Amino acid sequence: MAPIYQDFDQLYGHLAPEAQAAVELDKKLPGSVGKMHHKQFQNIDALPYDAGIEMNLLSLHPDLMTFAAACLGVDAVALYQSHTWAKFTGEADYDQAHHCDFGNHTLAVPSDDPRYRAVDFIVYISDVTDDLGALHYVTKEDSDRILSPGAVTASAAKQASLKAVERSAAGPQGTLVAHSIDTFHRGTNLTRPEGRRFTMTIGYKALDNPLIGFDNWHSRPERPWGQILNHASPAQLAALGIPLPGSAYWTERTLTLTQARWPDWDLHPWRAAIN
Ligand SMILES: O=C(O)CCC(=O)C(=O)O
Ligand SMILES: [Fe+2]
Repeated sequence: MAPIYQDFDQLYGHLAPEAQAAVELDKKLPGSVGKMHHKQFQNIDALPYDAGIEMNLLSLHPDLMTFAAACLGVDAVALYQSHTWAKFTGEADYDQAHHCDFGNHTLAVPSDDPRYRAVDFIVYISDVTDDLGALHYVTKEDSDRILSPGAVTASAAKQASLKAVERSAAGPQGTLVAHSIDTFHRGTNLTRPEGRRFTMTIGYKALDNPLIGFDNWHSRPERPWGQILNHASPAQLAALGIPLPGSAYWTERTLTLTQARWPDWDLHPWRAAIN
């Protein structure tokens, strides 16, 4: 976590509001309690980051991939979301209503079959205590009882009942919060004077699941892809849609063109598998 925290500090530390503004929290915050507001969604970048290798490869950590695959009950997973988020006391009111994330992860609804759902991680790059905007969540048992079994939306009238049983996911730097696109949860406000909260959001789905998406890696070739391509394993790159060594995709022609496009990417494992 230490080098990643340093990278966050480098990328976002200077964006903290003036100390005085942060203390005068009360009424001037953009957004209003319990509502999504665009001011909540600042200081977010997507993979790959203008940062070190640790930060760039955290989203593709082999243990995250193994865990996500086990939750979904599949052999191979795709990384479909990876973004940073730096929140600062006083910059916005980060309080949200309870919601499930499927609303902007799919045009459909959460599947009955776990294989077609998703595993969404929030990694705490800084300590995230309750006064630093810890995520709050409701267990499936509780939301099924309060709403109806399998419900994924909650009316305004049900918010108080959900909040009454919500649990805090507060935790120290390095905490991993895992939820699904049908888990009720909400962001909460930062109230500690001059507080900062650094997190990364990382989403996995089955490699062959077309129902779900969020980030589009392919449309941003100008980003620092060398930080990923030149350091990740074939298994990690497979989660970004790059075929494994041995796939019929790899031919003399595709290898040559790929090497010309990304000269610093070591293609030996892919080349070895066609020889
Ligand atoms: O940042 C958080 O703790 C949660 C935010 C959230 O749930 C959202 O924006 O969908
Ligand atoms: Fe959410």
